[in-house]
Amino acid sequence: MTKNRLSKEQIASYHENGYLIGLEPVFGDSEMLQLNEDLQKLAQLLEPGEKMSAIREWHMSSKWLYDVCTNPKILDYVEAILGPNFYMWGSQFFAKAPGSRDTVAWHQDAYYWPLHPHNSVTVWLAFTDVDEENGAMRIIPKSHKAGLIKHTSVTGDSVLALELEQGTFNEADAQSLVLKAGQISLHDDAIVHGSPANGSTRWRNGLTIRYSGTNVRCDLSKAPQFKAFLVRGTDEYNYNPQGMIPTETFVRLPSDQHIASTDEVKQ
Ligand SMILES: O=C(O)CCC(=O)C(=O)O
Repeated sequence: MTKNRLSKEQIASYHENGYLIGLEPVFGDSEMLQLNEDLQKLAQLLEPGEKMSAIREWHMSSKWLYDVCTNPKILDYVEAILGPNFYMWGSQFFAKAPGSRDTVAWHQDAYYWPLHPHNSVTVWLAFTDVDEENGAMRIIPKSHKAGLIKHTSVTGDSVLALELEQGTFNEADAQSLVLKAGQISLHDDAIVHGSPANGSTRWRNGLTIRYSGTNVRCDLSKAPQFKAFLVRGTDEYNYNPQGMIPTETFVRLPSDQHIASTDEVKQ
């Protein structure tokens, strides 16, 4: 049952700044211990050489992950932003081992996605505590208001393929999204964000989950595997193919079935 979990001020702050943190945890400490144990069962299904970021759209094959992505508390937060009718379509882990040099280059999600209009929210669910030392996500407040900025091919150790050109935004404005395990942040699909390497001796791990209003249509010529899972309300538009809720608990998705846009090159 829908519960209004965001105050008017929090909703206004999300729209003004393009992101929100400081929310009541979705999962408590003991639930996070269990979730991290369960995640290992999925991670065991990775092929040698695959990183955690290859656990992508496995909500289409793993009921365990589907249930995390459709947790009612998370959906309540998303509903406060997107309104009553929306679907879930994407999920991916972004993990960095202690000392990992992996970064996520500065980017805007909507630049990658063949989705129109722009009416999508990402939930970033912390599986570990995340802070400035272990490579928490950084965002540029209000940058979603400037529209989409040109991206170019990435040069460094980023797990993504594209990055914003230097000088297109002011990195000095960046805010770190510090979270305890079990907390979430929310961000707009046009916010400029990225994350640095993990300079600590601790793991850093989070699950991104993508939600869009039912008025958002995917260009299937660019993302043929796209599937929408209606998670709240009704779909008055029927623009997108519907996903089938998985029945098996821990099953991997074949890597050619995740929802890569053909604009993406690097996984
Ligand atoms: O976890 C990260 O560092 C990046 C995640 C990200 O780019 C996203 O959630 O869109």
